[in-house]
Order: sequence, then C-alpha cells, then structure tokens
Amino acid sequence: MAGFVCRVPSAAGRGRPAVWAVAHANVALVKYWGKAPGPGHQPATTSVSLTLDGLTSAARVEERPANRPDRVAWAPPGPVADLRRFVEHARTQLGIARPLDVLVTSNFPVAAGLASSASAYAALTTALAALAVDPPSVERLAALARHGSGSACRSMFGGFVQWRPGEDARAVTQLAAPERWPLAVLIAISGSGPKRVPSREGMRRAQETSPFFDAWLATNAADLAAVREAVGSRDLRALGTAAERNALRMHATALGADPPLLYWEAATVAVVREVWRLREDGVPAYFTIDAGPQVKVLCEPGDSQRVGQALAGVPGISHVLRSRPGGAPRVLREPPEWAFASCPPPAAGHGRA
Ligand code: 2P0
Repeated sequence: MAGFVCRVPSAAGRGRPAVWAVAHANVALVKYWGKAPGPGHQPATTSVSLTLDGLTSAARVEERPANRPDRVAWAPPGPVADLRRFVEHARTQLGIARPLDVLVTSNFPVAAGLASSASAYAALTTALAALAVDPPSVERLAALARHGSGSACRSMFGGFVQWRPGEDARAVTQLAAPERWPLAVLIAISGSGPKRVPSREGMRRAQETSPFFDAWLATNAADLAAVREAVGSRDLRALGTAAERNALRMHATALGADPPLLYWEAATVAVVREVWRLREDGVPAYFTIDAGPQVKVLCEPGDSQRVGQALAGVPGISHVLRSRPGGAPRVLREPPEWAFASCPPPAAGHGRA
C-alpha cells in the first residue's frame, strides 16, 4: 500500500494530496447507554470518558473526479452502509463538493467492545474537516462525529471528556487535559471476535425492554457528579468507585433486557474478582466494562506493572493492552506507519503485560 499519498486532478486542474487523520478510542467512566429522540445519536444521559492513547484509528480521504461516485471502505473490509451515509452527511455539513475516496482502519480489534467506532468516526471527521473550505470549530466537529457513532464525539477531545444531551456548542467539553492526570489504563483482552450483540442494538434493547432502565436514568446525575468531582481532585479511589458502580448498573440494565444480554465471559468475571483482590492487597485498581467481554482497569502508573501481570495471569486472558490518557485527533500528511498493512499490528508502545 505504499504510495498512499497520491494525487488526483482537482477542479482547478491541480492535484490535492490525500489527507490522513488519526484519533483515539475512549473508555466511558459514566456510560452512554440509551438515546433521546433526534438525529445523530442523541444520548439519554450525560457521559464522561477518558481518551485512550495508542488505541488508534486512521482515516484517509481524497477527492475524486467530479463524475465518479464516493468510494468508502474499512480495512480490513466491513459493512459500509453507515459509513457511506455518514460521508454523505458530512460532505453536506462541511461544504465538500467533490466525490470522495475514504478508507478507515484501526490498530486494535474492531467490534470487540473497544470503541473502535468512536475512534474511526472521530478520525474520519477530522480528515474530512481538513478538506472543508471553512473548517468548523472542534465543538461543531464533535456534533458532526456524533452522527457516525454517538461515542465518537468524545474522541474529538483528549483527556477526560463530558458529553451531555443537546445540540448546543458546549454539549461536548474537555474536563481535564490528558497530561493533568497520568493514569495507567490496562485492557484485559479475553477474545477479539465480534461482539454477540452490537452495542447499538444492546442499548436499544435495554432501553425498550429492561425494567431497570428507569433506575439507570435516575442514577446518572449522582454518578456524573462523583466522577466530575474525582477528576477535578484527581482522586483515583473516588473515580474508580463511581466508574465501577456505573458500569455494573449499565450491565444490570442489559441483564434485565428481554431477551437478556450478557456481555461477560468467564474471564470477564475472573478479571473483576482479580481487581477486587488487588484492592484487598492494597493496590488501588478499578475496572470498567463496556458492551463486550473486555475489562479496562485504571491504576496509578507506578502500579501498572503489578496490575498488568496480575491481569495477564487470569485464566482466559490472552493479552493485556497498556494505555494512558490520550490526546485529540490529528491531521497527518501521510499515513501512520501501522496503517500500511491491511491487518495492522498493535501500535508501538502496546505490549503484552
Ligand atoms: C460508552 N458504549 O459510553 C458506551 C458504554 C458502549 C457501552 O458508547 O449507536 O457505538 O453508534 O451511538 O457510540 C457504544 O455506543 O453507539 C458506547 P451508537 P456507540 O462508551
């Protein structure tokens, strides 16, 4: 795939090089789980996430000659209907006249509960904005990214990010920059196959059928306040306690759905117990789980070696990814090195614990 930075004739007869952008995944500490009516994945509640360094998607966009159709693709290949719809919507919003050639890829397992749609649509939004005649503010781009996937709006910022319902310019805001709190985030991988039920479907089913969903909505404000305060004071115990509580309540709505949703595998529960055992041994480590079997664990950087080894030793865990608070999306003039291969390896800096 060498020669990615190729040129096509522009309307003015000059070539415009392809644009690449990269964006990171995020993990929610107060989950987005349930939608409000309205276009572009409006959330039912306010969520807070942490952008994850090294879990990265890259998007390449290039203008095509005027008489050609859009060409959109995932690498490795995946369903493109949503991607195509998003590109059409974004082109209108950004005033891009020409047809586009779009390729999106990630350096971590897609559709396995690691929020690859968030980083993918954030990277794509950033790349498309680079083609806009009058590039909008990052707040407006976050509102646009939300049309691809709700959680993508949070990946438009680095560090701790809050997303609240509504269309106003402050709906998505950064609570703290990544360098303000250098936490370690370890991700225990227990299987990289596709999720049994995609998060969009799981969210819908829980909202429409779970008797626990109203309680989930009612507890959002308290969890949000606790997480915001913990981020402000860099209190890992307070942050972790609230994040665990919020994750388990989200999964309680899933268990109560009809038909029920159980995203956990045996290894998921074993990691949760290992995290609790570490705490009993005096190591402050806290978990959260999204719509998949993987467990993400927050701890102090100085404890990450010990925590990583403990997680890697849990039966059913194949490997442990290491991350930390990550930054905002970036535009590149050439592809990141890992995106040259069609099945990219994990990013540099991610090893097995
Ligand atoms: C979150 N998740 O806050 C929650 C926790 C999954 C569990 O955001 O339908 O892929 O595209 O808006 O963004 C995953 O949901 O859903 C998600 P859509 P999305 O991270």
